[in-house]
Amino acid sequence: MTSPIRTERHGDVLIIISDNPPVNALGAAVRQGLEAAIKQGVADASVEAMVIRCDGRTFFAGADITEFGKPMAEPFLPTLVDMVEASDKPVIAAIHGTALGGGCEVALACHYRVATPSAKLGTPEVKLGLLPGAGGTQRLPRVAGVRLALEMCAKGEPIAAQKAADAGLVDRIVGEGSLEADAIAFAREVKAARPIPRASEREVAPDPEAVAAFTRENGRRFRGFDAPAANIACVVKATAVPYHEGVQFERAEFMKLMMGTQSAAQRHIFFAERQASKIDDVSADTQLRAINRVGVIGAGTMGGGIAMNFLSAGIPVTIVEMAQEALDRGQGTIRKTYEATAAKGRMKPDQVEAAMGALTPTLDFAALAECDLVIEAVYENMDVKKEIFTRLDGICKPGAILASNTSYLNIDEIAAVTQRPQDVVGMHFFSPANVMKLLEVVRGAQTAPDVIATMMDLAKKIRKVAVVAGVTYGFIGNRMLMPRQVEANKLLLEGATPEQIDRVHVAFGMPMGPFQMADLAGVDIGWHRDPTRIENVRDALAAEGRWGQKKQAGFYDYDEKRTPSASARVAEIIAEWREKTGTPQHEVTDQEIVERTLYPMVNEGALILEEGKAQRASDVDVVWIYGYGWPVYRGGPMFWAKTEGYGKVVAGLEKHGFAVAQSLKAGTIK
Ligand code: 3H9
Repeated sequence: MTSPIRTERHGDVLIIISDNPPVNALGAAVRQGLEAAIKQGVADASVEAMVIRCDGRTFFAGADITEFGKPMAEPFLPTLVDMVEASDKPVIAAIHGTALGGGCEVALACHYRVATPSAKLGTPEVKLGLLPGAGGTQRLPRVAGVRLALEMCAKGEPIAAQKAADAGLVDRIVGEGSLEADAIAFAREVKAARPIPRASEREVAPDPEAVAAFTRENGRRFRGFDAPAANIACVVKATAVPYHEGVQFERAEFMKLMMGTQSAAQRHIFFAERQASKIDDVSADTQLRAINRVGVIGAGTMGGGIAMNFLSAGIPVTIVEMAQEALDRGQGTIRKTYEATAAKGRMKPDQVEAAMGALTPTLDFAALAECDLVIEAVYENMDVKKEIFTRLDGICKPGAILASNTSYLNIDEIAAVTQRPQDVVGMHFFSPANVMKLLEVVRGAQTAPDVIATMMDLAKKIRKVAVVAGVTYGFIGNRMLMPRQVEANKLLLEGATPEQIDRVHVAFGMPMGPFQMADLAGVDIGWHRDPTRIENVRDALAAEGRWGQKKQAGFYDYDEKRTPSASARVAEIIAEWREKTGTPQHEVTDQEIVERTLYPMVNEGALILEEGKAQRASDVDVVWIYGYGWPVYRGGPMFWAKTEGYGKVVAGLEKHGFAVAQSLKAGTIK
C-alpha cells in the first residue's frame, strides 16, 4: 500500500506532505509516514528545515476517530508529536483549512506555524467527550495563554487564523494561494535561529481568576458533561507542573474519558449525524433538482422562521399570505429577528439588507409559479392542507417540489390530491425554525428518489441536520413524545407532581421536563376549546385559562420574569382528578418515572424502526438530540438503551405492563 505521506525537496528544505482524503485524519498510515519522514529529515545533513503541509481541503483534522476503541498501531500520536518537537532542525506547520484536534497538536509540536487567512485552528475533542490527548492541553496554554486555551479546549470552537496569530499561536499569515512557497521562504528565514522554540519548554503562569471566571460563565453550558472539567483541569495543570508531568496527567484524564460512556455517546452522535444524510436506497450520485427560489405559504411564526433559513443561505424566497396585515407582520418579524442578530454582532448590517432584499412578500398565490420548491406552513388541518395542495398543483411548474411543513399529518393523503405525488414531500421544521437544527424529511409512498436526495442536500445548505422519516403519525420525534406524555399524565394521578417529573427529566439532562415543555408550548395547544368539556387535568387547566407561560399560569405559576413556582391551584386540580378517577395512590420514585416515561420512548423508537419509518437507530438518536435537546452525552434514546442494557429496559417495561417491541426484546435494534 502506498503511504499517504510523501516528501519533496526544495533545496535545503524538506516538504512533508500528507494526502489522506477527505480530511487528512491522523490514522496509522499517516502517523507511520510522518515518523519516517521526520527521521529522514533529521538524518539528512543537507536538510536544514522541514515543512509539514497537507493536500486536499484541509490540514490534519485530528486523530482518526474510527480507530478509537480499537487496538492502535504505533507510533501513537503523543509519541509522534514529541518526536517532531525534539527535532534539532526547525519544523514548520503550513496550515490551510482546519487544523483540528490532533492536527492542532501536530502544529503545536512544530516549532513554527504559518497559516492561510481562511485557516482555522481548534481543539474540538471536548465535543467528542474527550480532551486533546497528544500534549495539546499542555502546549496550548504555554503558547496562547490560559484564557484562550480554556476557551479552545473546554468549548471546542475553532478560532480564525488572525485570532490565532494575535495570540501567538500562528507565527505568520501567508498567502491564500501560495502556502507552500511562503512556508519555504519562512523556513529559510528561521532555519539558523537557535535555540529552536519548543512549546513544551515554555512556562505559563497560573491564572486562577481566569479559570474561576471561565468556569462560572460556562456552568450552564457544561452541565452534565464530564469532558469540560477534565479539559479545564489539564489546562490548570499546565500552569502548575513541568511539561513531562502535565502530559502524564493529560494522558490519564484522556484515557478515563475515552473509556467512559459519555465519549462513546458523543462519538456515536458525530458519525450518526453524518450517516443521517445518507439514504439507503438512493444512490449518492442521484441527479439533484435545482432549487433557485423557494416559496413559503404562511408568514406566521413557522413560515417566517422557515423563510429565514433560505434567506440566510442566499436563496431567494417568495412568501405568500392571505391578508396584507399578516404579510406585513411576518415581514416585520423577520427583519426584527435579523436586526437583533446584527445587534449581537453575529451578522453585518449589509447581510441583513441582503437577506431582506431576497424576500418577496406577496398576496398573489400565482407568484409561486416561479418557485422550484414550495413549502406550505399553515396550521395543522388536513382539509386546509389538501385545498392548498390542490391549488399548488394547478400553479407550480413541472418538476417543482411541493412540501408540507407538518408535525403529524399524512403526507400520502396530501399528495393524493395532486397529479404529481412523486413531487410531494414533508418537511417537518422544529420551532423556532430559524434556530433549531433538526429537519425531518418525510418520505411519502410515492416521493421520487431525486426529491428526497434534493431535500437532504438542501438541508445541508441551510445548515440543518436532516433525517428521513416515513409516513406515521408524529413521524419519528413527536410519535415518541406521545407515550412519554401519556405516562407523565398517568403518573400525576398516581401520586407524582409536575415538579418531580420535570426534575427527573432535567436531572437526566433534558433541557426541560414534559410539564415545563407544555407550559412553554402552550397548554391550550390541541385543546378542543370547550371550557365545559373537562375530561382530564389538562382540560381543567385550559378551561381556567392556565395556558402556560404566556398567561403566567399553567402547570406552574409564573412571576413577571417567568420564573416558575409550584402551583397550589394545580395541586388542587390534580387532587380533584385523583378522586374523580378513583386512581389508587402510591409513592412514585424517581426510578419509576425513568422507567415509565423514558423507557416507553425507547420502545416506541424500536417500533418505528421495525415498521421501517426510520432508516436506522442512529437516525432516531439524531432526531432526539437535535430536535428535543436529549443530552448528547447520553447519545440519544436508542444508544442510551444500549448503555442501560436492553435487558434492563425490557424488564422495566414489562414490570409496568407495556407491550415490548420484538427487536428490543431480542436485542436486534439496528
Ligand atoms: C483527536 O484528535 C484526539 C487527539 O487529541 C488525541 C489522540 C491521542 N476521523 O464532517 P464532514 C470523516 S479527536 C475520522 O462531512 P466537513 C467524516 O466522518 C479528533 N473520520 O466534512 C466524513 O465521513 P463520510 C478531533 C473523520 O467538510 C468525512 O470525513 N477532531 C474525521 O463538513 C467528511 O467529514 C475532530 O473532532 C476524523 N477526525 O467538515 C474534527 N473527521 O464522508 C472532526 C471527519 O464517510 N471533524 N471525518 O461521512 C470535523 O469537525 C469535520 O469533519 C471537518 C470537515 C470540519 C474537519
